[in-house]
Amino acid sequence: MKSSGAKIWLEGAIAASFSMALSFIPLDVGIGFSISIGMIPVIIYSFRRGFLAGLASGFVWGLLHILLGKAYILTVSQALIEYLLAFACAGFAGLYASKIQALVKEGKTPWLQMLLGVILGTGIRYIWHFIAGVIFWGQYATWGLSPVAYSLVINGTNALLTGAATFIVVLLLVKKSPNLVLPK
Ligand code: 218
Repeated sequence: MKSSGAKIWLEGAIAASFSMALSFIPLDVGIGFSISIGMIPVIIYSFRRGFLAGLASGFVWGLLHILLGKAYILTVSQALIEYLLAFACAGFAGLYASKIQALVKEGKTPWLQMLLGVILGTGIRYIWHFIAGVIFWGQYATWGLSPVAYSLVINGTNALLTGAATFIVVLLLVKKSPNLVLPK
């Protein structure tokens, strides 16, 4: 049966709140480094419901950071870029949804497509954090680095750690429960 719009939105809100709960687990090192394990629910939801739904769920997840006082806000434009635009872009993982679902229905584990989806969603999200890092966080640059190099080190490291952790957990979850990515 085709899912109703309301069910798709409700699942997206649930995924965003799971992600937000994970964002409260402190995995920060210093001012810039952090592993964002909240990517896990929003990425699984994006594999289940696709690109546009994934964008919406990621957007809500980012908005929750602001509403719940979990955001590092320097200026209005920085908050918009890092907490609405960047988080929404996690939904780019959903561009692989139909390929992933087709393979799961054949009884396969679509590890390569999930890896590519995680790379896309995490990569595009952290490109925005990199850009914001250069524009807004340059004053915190240390180790004698220029703002560009500093932002690349911080956000490149965060993207790699976040992408690796997300991929491993999503792979294990989908292996155990393939129905997570098959919408009912
Ligand atoms: C160089 C630098 N430092 C800090 C930030 C802020 N930043 C980075 C990554 C992720 C997030 C969202 C919350 O986890 C934020 C606010 C930056 N962009 N660049």
